[in-house]
Amino acid sequence: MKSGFISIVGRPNVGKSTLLNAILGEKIAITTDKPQTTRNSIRGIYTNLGQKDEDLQMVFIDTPGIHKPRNKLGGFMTETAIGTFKEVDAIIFITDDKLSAGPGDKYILELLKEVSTPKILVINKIDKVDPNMYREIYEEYDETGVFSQIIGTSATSGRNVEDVIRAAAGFMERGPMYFPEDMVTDHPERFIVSEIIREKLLLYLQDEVPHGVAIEIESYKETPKITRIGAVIYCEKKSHKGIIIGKDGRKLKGVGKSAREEIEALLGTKVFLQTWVKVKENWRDSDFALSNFGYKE
Ligand SMILES: Nc1nc2c(ncn2[C@@H]2O[C@H](COP(=O)(O)OP(=O)(O)OP(=O)(O)O)[C@@H](O)[C@H]2O)c(=O)[nH]1
Ligand SMILES: [Mg+2]
Repeated sequence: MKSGFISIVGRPNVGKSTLLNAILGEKIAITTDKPQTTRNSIRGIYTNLGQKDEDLQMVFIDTPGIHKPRNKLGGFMTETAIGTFKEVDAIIFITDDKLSAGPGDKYILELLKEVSTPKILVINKIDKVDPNMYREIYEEYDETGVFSQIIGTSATSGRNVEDVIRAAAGFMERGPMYFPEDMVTDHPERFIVSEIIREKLLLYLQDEVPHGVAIEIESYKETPKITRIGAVIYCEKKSHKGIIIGKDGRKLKGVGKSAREEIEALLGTKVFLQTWVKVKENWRDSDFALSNFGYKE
């Protein structure tokens, strides 16, 4: 069989996690309209056995958006993404704008030039980009000579996602089956649960508040009828705690309900989700807190 690892990299908010989910046909990674949603590398396993082509297993690694860090968490996120460059068999670099539009993509491109790993460019959000603009984006990147293929996609609609899968498969070499056939991710359910809670907080909150949030799953008890989950929501300021809880606790209730519904669908059981909000000042610059929350090697 053929197998290997492919990392998905790019600026924040370009659609990396949406593309991962589209490739897998299942939601593994959380996605929001806010930049810096993803904080860890998220592995999604694509397995295709017994077809007319050779058996195939590809492990796609969704990574945090590469940006100029303003705190230790941001540093961890950017290092996590860049750290995958040399460890994979191919890199998918996603963008949604021209190379000349700003420093973000240029910076990543320079880093990509330093590694010999094959690179595929995905120009995402083609549902929003007009054809002239698309051509300009295409030409600017084509001229760099860095990419072996350029594909335009709409990760939200699934358009051309098959082409990305095929392009990545072209770089796979003879290798072992790393994971069982039916496994879509190797992250524990607890992790996915904490991510779902964080996604709802990102969706319900504005400005800096959701970026300073971290989730700790304190208890996780499965019984035949119900899974009981206790989660602590950490935020950076006392004032943020009030915002998260909301008037008469309404905001937190809304977050809890929508997280619970999605967790129930994921686990296929009834869920009792309890949440607490605690303040941990400036945790995003504390090595101890970062390692506690899983944001450290
Ligand atoms: N119109 C349109 N929107 C898209 C497309 N792909 C992703 N989006 C939207 O773009 C936003 C960001 O998507 P994500 O997948 O979270 O982006 P990301 O690159 O993983 O972002 P970070 O994790 O913050 O680095 C979300 O609101 C998505 O719905 C697309 O093809 N078309
Ligand atoms: Mg993401």
